[in-house]
Amino acid sequence: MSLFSRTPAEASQPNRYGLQKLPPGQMYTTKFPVMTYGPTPIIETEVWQLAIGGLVTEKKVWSWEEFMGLPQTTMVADFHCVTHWSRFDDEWTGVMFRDFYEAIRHLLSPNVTHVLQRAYGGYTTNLPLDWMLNEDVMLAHTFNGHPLPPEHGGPARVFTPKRYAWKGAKWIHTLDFLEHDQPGFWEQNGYSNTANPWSEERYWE
Ligand SMILES: Nc1nc2c(c(=O)[nH]1)N[C@H]1C(S)=C(S)[C@@H](COP(=O)(O)O)O[C@H]1N2
Ligand SMILES: [Mo]
Repeated sequence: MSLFSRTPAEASQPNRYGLQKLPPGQMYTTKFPVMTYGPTPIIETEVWQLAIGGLVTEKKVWSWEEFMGLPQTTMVADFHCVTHWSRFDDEWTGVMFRDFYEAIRHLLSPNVTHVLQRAYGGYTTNLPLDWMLNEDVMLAHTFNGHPLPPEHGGPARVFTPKRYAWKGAKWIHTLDFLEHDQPGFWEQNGYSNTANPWSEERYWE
């Protein structure tokens, strides 16, 4: 059986962000492949922690309960992998990065320009702070009404519907706030620093 499915008519329509639902060079699938470099870390919510680091006045840490106490959002969004598959219309629940930022902005140096995501297991990926603050970026813990499975990044992952999916770290552990850009794992290995699917920013030029 092929990974790809019959392309639905809506593929050429705008998505919720006003961008073509199926970006150029992508194929539609109803499957959800697991794309992980290395093994899947298994982290129980009892020991899971989310931390902030870098240019912060306090290295604050959230327990699972504290994280679940932050403002929660449910959104429907599409998922685009640089290996040419896209999923449509999954329901994701979590904390919008924007809302997380409201809780921490008083702790950040005014010089912060970039965010480095660090995952359990060592994966990293980077984005400018103003992109992290975009309407789409979520620290997600629930997928289609169920806890995010470990292989897809549970207990919690970053999800960036307006960027190729490698810009969201599964098993998110620390957000480092930096005054410079610091390329993450795939960015150091030839993938684009910007990762915009609508202009097919796949590889580092
Ligand atoms: N921690 C971690 N996060 C990661 C990755 C990884 O290998 N480790 N792979 C990235 C890539 S390349 C993609 S396409 C998506 C895949 O998410 P999925 O396995 O849920 O499909 O996760 C991204 N986040
Ligand atoms: Mo990927």
